[in-house]
Amino acid sequence: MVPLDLKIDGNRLRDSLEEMARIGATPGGGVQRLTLTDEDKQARDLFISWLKELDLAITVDAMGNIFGKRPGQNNDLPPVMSGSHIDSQPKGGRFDGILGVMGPLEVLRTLHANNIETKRPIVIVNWTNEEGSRFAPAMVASGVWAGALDLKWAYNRTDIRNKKLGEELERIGYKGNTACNKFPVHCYYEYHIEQGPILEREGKTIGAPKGILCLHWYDIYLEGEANQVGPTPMEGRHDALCAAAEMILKVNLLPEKMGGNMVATVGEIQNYPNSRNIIPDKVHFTVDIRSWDDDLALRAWEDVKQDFQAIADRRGCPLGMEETWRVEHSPFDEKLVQRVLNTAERLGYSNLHMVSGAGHDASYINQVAPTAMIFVPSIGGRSHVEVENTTWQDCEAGGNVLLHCILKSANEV
Ligand code: HGY
Ligand code: MN
Ligand code: MN
Repeated sequence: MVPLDLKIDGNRLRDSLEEMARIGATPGGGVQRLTLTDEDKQARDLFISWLKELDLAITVDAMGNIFGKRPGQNNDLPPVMSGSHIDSQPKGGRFDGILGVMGPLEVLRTLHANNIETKRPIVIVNWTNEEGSRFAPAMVASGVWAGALDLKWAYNRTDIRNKKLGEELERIGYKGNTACNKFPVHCYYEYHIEQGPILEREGKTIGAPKGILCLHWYDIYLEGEANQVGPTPMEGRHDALCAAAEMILKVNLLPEKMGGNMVATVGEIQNYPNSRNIIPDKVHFTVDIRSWDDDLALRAWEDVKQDFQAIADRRGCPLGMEETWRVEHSPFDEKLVQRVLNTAERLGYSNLHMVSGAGHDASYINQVAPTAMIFVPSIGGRSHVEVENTTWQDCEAGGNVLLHCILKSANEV
């Protein structure tokens, strides 16, 4: 039985996070480490160098997922796995994803330093392209690993410059030879900042989400008629941007209209030719709908699609709609979630049972193995922004809960 007073080294965790934050650092104090860019490669290389220091068996699979395996006393037993993602949003924060990779790294460093053996092996993982910002969709690599998404489809995903995911993976040298296929996992813990206001508002240190909302992503394409803004009368214009503007407001009103627990957002838009004195004739924008109720989210899409078509017809702007990606809501393993809450309690940390509005690789791993997450507060509830912040004290607290959850699971047969 491992003594509860075994703790991670909070300063060492902080040092690793600060070193990673220097890779892709932005002037506003955040990071830009878009997936499969040189910054992502640099951070991956650093991560692998740290795995080597612990003599872990390192595997890179065909989607660039990086696994580090620490042997147990019985390596025939399925491992306990923990990880998250190194990639970030365009102007992202210093904690989203990376805390969930540095956290298990710190756990392994602590076990290494104390010569602690576990019955089961332990695997740490960095999942490629969790964010889905450069290449949609999000969580694409854990989705391929879990067998929910197709490798070739993933390889052909393109970014705004028409670069392909598979080619970029090759370019940075992380297109591994190992097949990207699920393997038996005893259980999976993902450590992550909450990215919302609940823990701070409730004054709690540790969050244990019961699961993650469904995420549904759509891409909308509008055609209009470009013309000189001066001589062209308002009457009879086919202004693609005005059509998009009406549609975007329909998305914003959708949760209220559907009367359910839902969020709906248009986060990305491209407008062409995007010149102040030309009537726009091409617009692309994205729709993100999330809810604990998958059917409600689907009904919301069916509803707003009608509105889109009516607006497009009235404005004479032909409409294209792509149902890009859906991942179901994922209820986590209740026993494992309870283990997170009990461990926090035993370690003296206040804790809260909640839900995750943010998507995580845990959504897909949950389809393969018992899964739970450990949250720590986001200051001001902010995330996906340069001011994203969490206290070092809370980072350490979450790391200690992760340590003892992993130890408990790695010693059960
Ligand atoms: O979209 C999300 O919630 C995550 O950041 N991929
Ligand atoms: Mn994340
Ligand atoms: Mn994110």
